[in-house]
Amino acid sequence: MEGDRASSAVPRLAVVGHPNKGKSSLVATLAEDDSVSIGRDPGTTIESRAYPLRIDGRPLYTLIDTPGFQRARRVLAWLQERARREGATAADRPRLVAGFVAEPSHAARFPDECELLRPIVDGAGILYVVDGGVPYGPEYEAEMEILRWTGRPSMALINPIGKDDHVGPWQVALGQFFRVVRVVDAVEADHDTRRRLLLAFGELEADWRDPIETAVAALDEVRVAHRRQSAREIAELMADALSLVVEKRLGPEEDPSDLEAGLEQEYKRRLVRLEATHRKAIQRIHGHHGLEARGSELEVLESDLFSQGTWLRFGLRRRDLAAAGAAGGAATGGTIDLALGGTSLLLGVTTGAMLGGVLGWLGATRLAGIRIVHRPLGGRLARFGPSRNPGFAFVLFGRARHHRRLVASRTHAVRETLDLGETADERLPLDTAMRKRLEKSFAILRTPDLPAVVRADETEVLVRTIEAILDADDSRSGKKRSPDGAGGYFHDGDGSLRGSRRRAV
Ligand SMILES: Nc1nc2c(ncn2[C@@H]2O[C@H](COP(=O)(O)OP(=O)(O)OP(=O)(O)O)[C@@H](O)[C@H]2O)c(=O)[nH]1
Ligand SMILES: [Mg+2]
Repeated sequence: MEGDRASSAVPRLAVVGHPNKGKSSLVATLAEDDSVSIGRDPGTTIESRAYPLRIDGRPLYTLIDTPGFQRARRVLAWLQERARREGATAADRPRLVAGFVAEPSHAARFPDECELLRPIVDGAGILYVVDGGVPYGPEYEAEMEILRWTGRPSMALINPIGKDDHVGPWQVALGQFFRVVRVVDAVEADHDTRRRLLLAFGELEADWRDPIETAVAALDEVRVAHRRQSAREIAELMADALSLVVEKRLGPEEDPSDLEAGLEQEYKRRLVRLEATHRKAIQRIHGHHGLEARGSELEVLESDLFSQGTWLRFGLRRRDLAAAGAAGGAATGGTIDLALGGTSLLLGVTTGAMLGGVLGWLGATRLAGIRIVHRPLGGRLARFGPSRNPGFAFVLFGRARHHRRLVASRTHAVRETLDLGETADERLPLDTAMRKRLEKSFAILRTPDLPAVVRADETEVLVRTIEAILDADDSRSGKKRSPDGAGGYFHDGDGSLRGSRRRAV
């Protein structure tokens, strides 16, 4: 059947190695699956498990997570003894390994080796993972030899976990056992690095090239689609936040100023909720389903949007604040040329005195005020919002942009909480044309009682502006990681992509 043929062509790769070398991390990164168990201590993975990467329900390739080798020397001794007794040649070795896995007593004696070798015996390719941060040693040779005996296409990945650099000796040793040797950070690998790694897999076996090239093309498309969906999410957040109002009916004798504090509080609560919902959506788009449930990032995300500290940490750099303050201070009559939002636009001069003023300006300036609305059928409403503070829109946008960038570039092997503050100093530039386009859309979207059709049209305009900004963000972060275009985390054994294929011994 056509379908069966197609699925049997899906490349399967078993990720194997010593315990605690980042095997599961690599599986999580390449299968883009945050459900893979990763642990600080050795022995986290005790069973082999397949993680297919699916796009639109179609599996493109499958990574198989496996437990680490525990008794490799004994297993090799068993194989060598069996080979000696049978007078076996190299051509018999794959059959001997299959015989080892099938031997009934071995499930209890060598549970880890049986688990990890079974998928290979069943036809998976081999990704052998080592830690390039610790020295090479002969204890790895038995496991590499066993893998060689399987006769399956193989590749070694040096994952630098430890602090020291022992990559050189590892390359020499691994090159004698594996056809291809690469250095890849299992946790940090960016899109381009993963892409090149996949293409290298495709070269391991003739049947894999086409499906892998299809997979890489599909992953590229998904990346663009995710960016588009994220741009829409951010645009909708902006439209919702900029049009946000909270209202309360005023009694005939009631003084509106008595209601103001309560309305403002409710307004802020609603904004915080809007942002939290938006962030969950962005995380979902990128398949980081477990992110919010783990650890304390929710507290970070829900921290007060309006505190000066938060603005500094998440949205704005000091220099931007100073620049904005200068602009804000100078502005009269509503011509505030703001350039804010995790974005640096005005190249202002920062001085301590200026900064103080700026913080005051940003922190103390009202987000919105209360207005009394007379209803056509009588009665009065106290209305808080929409915010006309131009800085607010850019702060909110900058926070969303910063969060999206971190989520989009995060691999599925990262288990730490999402720390938006850690990289708050990072510069996310915004050119003047883009800033003006944003300002225009923001101004329209904050117009009170905006007709729905105008709002929908302007949101579409905003989606396109934001998509262009996110596109630039992604190409900038790609360049930063690999300034030489070769990929900072991706080295070939001998320094060139084409020359990296090594002959199996
Ligand atoms: N800094 C850093 N840490 C890593 C990297 N790869 C793995 N780790 C960490 O190393 C530990 C082990 O990672 P795992 O992916 O669970 O390793 P494993 O080989 O699957 O381990 P077992 O299943 O126990 O055999 C975890 O704490 C990871 O976060 C890496 O590239 N860089
Ligand atoms: Mg594991």
